[in-house]
Parts: sequence; structure tokens; C-alpha cells
Amino acid sequence: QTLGLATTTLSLHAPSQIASAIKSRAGERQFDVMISMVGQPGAEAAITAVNSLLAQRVDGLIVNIPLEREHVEAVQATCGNVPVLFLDVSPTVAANHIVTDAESGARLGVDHLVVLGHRHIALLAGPENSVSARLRLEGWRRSLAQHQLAPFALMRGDWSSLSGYQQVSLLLHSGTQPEAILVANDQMALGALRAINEAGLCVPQDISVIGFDDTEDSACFIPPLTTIRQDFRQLGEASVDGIIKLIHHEEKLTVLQPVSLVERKTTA
Ligand code: IPT
Repeated sequence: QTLGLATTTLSLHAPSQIASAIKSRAGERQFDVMISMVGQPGAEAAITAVNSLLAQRVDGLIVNIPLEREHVEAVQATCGNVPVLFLDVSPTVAANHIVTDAESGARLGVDHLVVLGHRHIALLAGPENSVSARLRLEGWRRSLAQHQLAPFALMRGDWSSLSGYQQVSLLLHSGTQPEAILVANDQMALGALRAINEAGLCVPQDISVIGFDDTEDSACFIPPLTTIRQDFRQLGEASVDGIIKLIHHEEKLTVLQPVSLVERKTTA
């Protein structure tokens, strides 16, 4: 039997590690995986990707494309009787989903920095069209507010390391220096580390940095990155096991995947 994976660009580390974990688990369970990758965000591209997988007669679909509520319903309708599981949607949608606990992830990061004594905390968020970027940003804002803090600065990148480099360079050149930066993913954190280094500042002595993802390279950044870990292998396993259950007529699947703080060398 065959699973379809409709995914956002695999040139980003997180989606490619998720796809790899899905492929491995599917193999263990004697399922093939067909992949359809979207070039741009939005519901239209997602529906085209899903249709191309349905045309190849997949038995179930995993969708790792950011989708807002109304678009989830549109994709769901496109799938008809073929079960579908979403990975990048709000945990409040009714459709089957396994999503990372962005709220807890954001809180773990903020609390860690506050305990270290930081008050001037800047945020480097992901792109506006991403559901997970929005949920992480909302989580940071709420957690900061619980400590009576407002964001010291807010930047937006596009998940790429280059965008993280550019955003943090601009911030530091403007003469604003936060005590810490919360970054919405590890790739942008990599760029942030370079920008801080080029400004003649040291991580973590001058500025602390926390990422989000714990992708495979993050332990080898200079210095090794403190980050919020999403367990991609476990996510892949849970998605494949989950969609197989749905194929076997299990009713409903809504899971909030836990995250954890991995303390390395970029916070002090
Ligand atoms: C999310 C990653 O955390 C982020 O780094 C980026 O790669 C993004 O995907 C791309 O869409 S993980 C996703 C399952 C919410």
C-alpha cells in the first residue's frame, strides 16, 4: 500500500528530516511513500499537490504544509474518502492532526531566559504565511506578558539561515542590542550567530540565543545551539502509525507532540 506526503519545500531542514522519518517508518510498516512538494505557500498549491497524490491512488495522506483553518477544510473535502492527517495546522482544528506543542515550546524558551536574568528579549519570528510561525510568536508574547515583559524587538525571517543573518545584522547595526534572542527555528539561529559574531559580540556572554527544532546540525553550530527540541523521528513514527490507523477506519486522531528544552552553549 502507499502513503502520500504533501510537503512544504524539502530544502528546509525540518521538513526534510520529517519526510525522512516518515519514509523510514513507512518502510518498516511495508508502505511506499509518494512525495509531492509545493513550491509556494497557500491552499491552492496544497490542493494541487494533494490531487496529484490522489491521482496516484494513495491509501492515505500526510500533509506537512502550513494551512489555516478554512484551507484545512478545503483540502479535507478534496480528499473525499481517503484519510488525511495534518502536521502544520492549529491544534484547535477539528481535522486529524499531529502538531508540535508550540505554546509549551515558546514558554520553555522564555522561562529559561528569564531565569538567567534576561529582560531585553528580542524575537526573530518565522514568515507571516506560516501557521507554526504564528503559534510560536503568540506563545512567546503570552509567556513574556506573564513575566510582565514586552518583546524588546520583533524581527521576521523566512526560516532560512540567510534571513536570520540579515535580520539580526540589521538590528545590531541600528544600535539596538538585546540581551537575548528567541529564534523560531535553528536555521535562522545559525544566521543570527554569524551576525552576532560579525558585530564583534560573543554568544552567550553578550547575547544569548535559543533556537527551535533541534535539527541534526544544531549541536555542531559554534557555539552548540541551545534549542527547543521537536523529536522529528517520533513525529514521523506517530504520523505513519496514525495514518495507518485511520486507513483501518480508526475514527479520529488529534495529538499534541511534546517539546523539550535542550541546553547547550548559546545561553548564559
Ligand atoms: C517547521 C520548522 O520548525 C521550521 O523550522 C520550518 O522548517 C517549517 O517547519 C517549514 O514549514 S516544523 C512543521 C511541522 C511545523
